[in-house]
Amino acid sequence: MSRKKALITGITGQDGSYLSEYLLKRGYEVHGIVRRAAIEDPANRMSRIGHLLGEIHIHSGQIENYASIYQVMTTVRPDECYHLAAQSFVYESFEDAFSTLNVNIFGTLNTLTAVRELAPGCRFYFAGTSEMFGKVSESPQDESTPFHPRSPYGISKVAGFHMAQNFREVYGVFAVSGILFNHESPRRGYEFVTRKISSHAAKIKLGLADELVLGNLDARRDWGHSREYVRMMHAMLNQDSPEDFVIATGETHTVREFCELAFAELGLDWEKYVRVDERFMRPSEVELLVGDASKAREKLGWLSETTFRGLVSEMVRSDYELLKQSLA
Ligand code: NDP
Ligand code: GDR
Repeated sequence: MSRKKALITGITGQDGSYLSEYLLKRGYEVHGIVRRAAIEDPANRMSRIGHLLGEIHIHSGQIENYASIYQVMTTVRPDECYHLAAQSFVYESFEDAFSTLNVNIFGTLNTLTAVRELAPGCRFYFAGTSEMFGKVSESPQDESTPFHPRSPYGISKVAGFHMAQNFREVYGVFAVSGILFNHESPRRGYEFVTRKISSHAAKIKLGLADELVLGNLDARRDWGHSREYVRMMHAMLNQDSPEDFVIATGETHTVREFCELAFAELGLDWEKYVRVDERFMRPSEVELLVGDASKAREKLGWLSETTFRGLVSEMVRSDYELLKQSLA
């Protein structure tokens, strides 16, 4: 029997890298769309998938350009398409709303359209997010909680969610949205708060920095591990019928708590090093997120295994070792 083919947009990102590993282990032929600039600078811009380059197929492409997606979809004709590519940094979406909306909305429309026109039967995963709930009207949030996005990023994802739903209803595409709450790992981008904290704690411990400047310490998030969350993307595409699912741990913690544990992991008192600056505050904040993933537990067998403490520890230890090696 021929291998199933998966096409991943955003394969160079945190989730794309873990998802590739997972699908390869399950016997998939894995294809990824990568920007030209990344192909030209693999050491830096393809570092998360560097160890997989002999096993996966890379296609140069720009998701905001339909001709480019058309070309890749025609070549690959996948069985499953995981659309993960996005401008994913909420803070940046306030700085450059135009690019965020352009990449995230048209990237999704282009990919969905290419699936519909060129790969009928291909199942489509949309990377939805808890940021769609934004100013939450209830806690915990589940699949029936109304959306109230608080940023251009959140707005772009609500649009993508509705597009996926519309292609499902109108054209019969097997399109699902995972509504994933924050998930982190040692592969998280450095600008996101968890990695910013873990990398700075390690730098401070090694004498390479003397402070960490943050924004809102009171924001609460439901933080899980990326390696576990990507398995649910695959599970969603392998259900009998297309349905959307919330994936979350069900626990919420403040940014302050993350700091406390991260610095303590290296024997440091966070209060001596962390400073708050308005610069890192957002024009409108999502104050509290906590998910109810009961539906995924029942139908997909979802189980969050990594504890909050375990996640913080893994990220800090990893950054500490990485920096120590780079100094050696
Ligand atoms: P990352 O920011 O780590 O990865 C984003 C990926 O999108 C990268 O591969 C990036 O490529 C690619 N990309 C960005 N812009 C373009 C573009 N114009 N053309 C082609 N590719 C582009 O995100 P994550 O892996 O953390 O998240 C994956 C998806 O899941 C995103 O859509 C995100 O919004 C969503 N999400 C993430 C959550 C999380 O907590 N991590 C929670 C819920 C949803 P390059 O490397 O070249 O920049
Ligand atoms: P988020 O992640 O916006 O939830 O989006 P991020 O780590 O950027 O922020 C989490 C919370 O921390 C507060 N915060 C800071 N954030 C950053 N980045 N830098 C700081 O210095 C800082 N200080 C405090 C923020 O205000 C916020 O409340 C992530 C992304 O991966 C999205 O793509 C994804 O959809 C959601 O998670 C779920």
